[in-house]
Amino acid sequence: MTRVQLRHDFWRQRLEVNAQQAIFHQWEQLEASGCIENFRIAAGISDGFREGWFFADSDAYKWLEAAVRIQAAFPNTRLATLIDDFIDLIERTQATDGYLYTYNQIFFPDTRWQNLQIEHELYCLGHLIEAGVSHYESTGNTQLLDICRKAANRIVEDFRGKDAGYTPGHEEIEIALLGLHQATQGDKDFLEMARQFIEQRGRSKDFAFALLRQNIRVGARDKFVRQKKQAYQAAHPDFKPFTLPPGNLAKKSWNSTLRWYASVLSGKYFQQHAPVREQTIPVGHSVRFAYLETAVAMLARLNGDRTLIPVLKQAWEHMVSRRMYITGGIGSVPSLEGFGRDYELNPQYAYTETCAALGSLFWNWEMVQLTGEAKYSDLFEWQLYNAVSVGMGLDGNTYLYNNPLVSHGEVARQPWYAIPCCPSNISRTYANIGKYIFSTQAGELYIHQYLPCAPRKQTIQLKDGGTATLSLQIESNLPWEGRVRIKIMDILNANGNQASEFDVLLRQPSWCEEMRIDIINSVVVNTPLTRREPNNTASGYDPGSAVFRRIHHSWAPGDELAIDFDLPVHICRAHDKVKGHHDKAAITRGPLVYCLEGVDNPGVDIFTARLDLDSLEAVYDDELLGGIVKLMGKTVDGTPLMFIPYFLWGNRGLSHMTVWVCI
Ligand code: FUB
Ligand code: ZN
Repeated sequence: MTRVQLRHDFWRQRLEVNAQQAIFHQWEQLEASGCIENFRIAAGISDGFREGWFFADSDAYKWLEAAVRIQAAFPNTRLATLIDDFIDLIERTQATDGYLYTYNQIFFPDTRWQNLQIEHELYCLGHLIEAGVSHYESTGNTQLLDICRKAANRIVEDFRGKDAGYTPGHEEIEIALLGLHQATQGDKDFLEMARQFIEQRGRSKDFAFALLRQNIRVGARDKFVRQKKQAYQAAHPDFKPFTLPPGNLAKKSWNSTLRWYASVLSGKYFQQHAPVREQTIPVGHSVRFAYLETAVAMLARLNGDRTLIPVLKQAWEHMVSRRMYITGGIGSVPSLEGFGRDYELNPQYAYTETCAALGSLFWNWEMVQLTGEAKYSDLFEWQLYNAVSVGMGLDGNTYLYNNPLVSHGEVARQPWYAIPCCPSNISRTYANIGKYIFSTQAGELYIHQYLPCAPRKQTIQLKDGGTATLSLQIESNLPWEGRVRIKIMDILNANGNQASEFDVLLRQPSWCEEMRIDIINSVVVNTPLTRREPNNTASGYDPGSAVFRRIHHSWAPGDELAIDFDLPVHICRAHDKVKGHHDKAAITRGPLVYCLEGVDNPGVDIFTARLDLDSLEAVYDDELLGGIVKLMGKTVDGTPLMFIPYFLWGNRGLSHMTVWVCI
């Protein structure tokens, strides 16, 4: 690659856009679409008409979680006011007994927990609780946490000991209750409630009938709300419902409706087809699946039930080897927003919702805590750079919901969606990205992600049984260049000494063959590299060849680890069983998947052009898309081709795009 001084810090750029643009844009959309007004109506301080889906509250809570995390890193007085006012509003909206769900509070005040498979009450409260935990963690203030405790206590009182018919249709509350259990220093009620929801899943005897009954009720309620809206509009001729930009078309196969019925009625869509301990194959709605797996892994970590781990591992292996796209995206059947059959990975039908990839990040993080295996952190990184980052436009004001790997112009970034679940989900994850960089175990410091981080304090247990507080800082030029520096800024152990013995475990990514490690002013010991050859996965990407390199050392303040990764261009081939891919390749460099976009290749049919595999060269382009490394190549007959990172496609208007290119 042409070596240049990088002008931009990849992550600083994104986190600033998140903090300065995205969070305010999202708030404006939540206000304009009525989502925040719904709380005012439910609190009795506005007499407007409730708008949006029954689960719209969850979008406001996810925004709040993003906002409180952003506020901790990028303090802003306008954001502080929005946060505080919204928390006050939530407090006023909550019923005195802890219940909170604007849809029922406004339209059906006498009904609760009636249609759990469909209506998402527990899902919404889950996002409220996650926001409350984040607010408490980042400010120490308990106002929102207290609201959440009240809501969680309501759930415990209403659900503890109830049968399997009372499990939520969209997993999320389980993650939230386990997080609340942690934040409240181990309140067992919350852990036990989450465990009950998890263990009862898939055990309901009359699931299909119960679902049909709920479906009829939901239909009647929907009709009632529509009639109320008509009456409201007639009485308020100046009422203007929020109009959305047209949504993106997800290309569907001819039998998608049939497949939807089969999945829903069998319970697979909701992961209700079998007890969790038997669910070794990823099925159904992929966000729900990923949230369930995250919760199961959290449960295993928090209550020490290691019997849950083998089933999690099997499901993960199955997903990675047969049901995941090269971008790390999951969900190949748009009508299900979920998984298809093994090797069913049509790039144009690819749904790969941004939220599903985010759910997989959360799951991977839990898996590496449980197992110490580098492949989970590797997939985290891969999904973060590709399947997740594609979800937010460069300006922070436009988003993708479904993320196909081929587009003929039917998909474009939109400022908002009728179901805006992805924008605030990506924002809250970016805002908390520091959580996923490193972790400690007895005598071990794991570096999972090479993301830049300012000095942060962490307690570590040492080899000799004592503890030390350490503070480290990471500088990273990834994903454009392979230069990373990890500095130990400070260490102090319990004896008042600075030098402390522990192992640092550095992930050697699956995409990197050569990883040079030096300790400045010292020697590196114990870094044998034993890694397996990549497996022939469906997508061509195999995180399983990533390993942790162990470095034993007595660390002192000022020690610096200098790491240099090679970043070769890789030509990835899909498994033979994936239809339509036998003469195609996907191009990657480091953790980035590349694509051809029409706008960069005028006059070329990007869907049929045949790439000369030896022609690719990485070139830093300071002007393009905020400063990127592009790949320049040629077709076999000499026509120039230009590849950009997949996550950046669609930032220059409507265009054609393909990840898989002819070879
Ligand atoms: O149902 C809530 C969220 O909306 C899901 O996670 C997304 O897939 C979208 O359907
Ligand atoms: Zn989403």
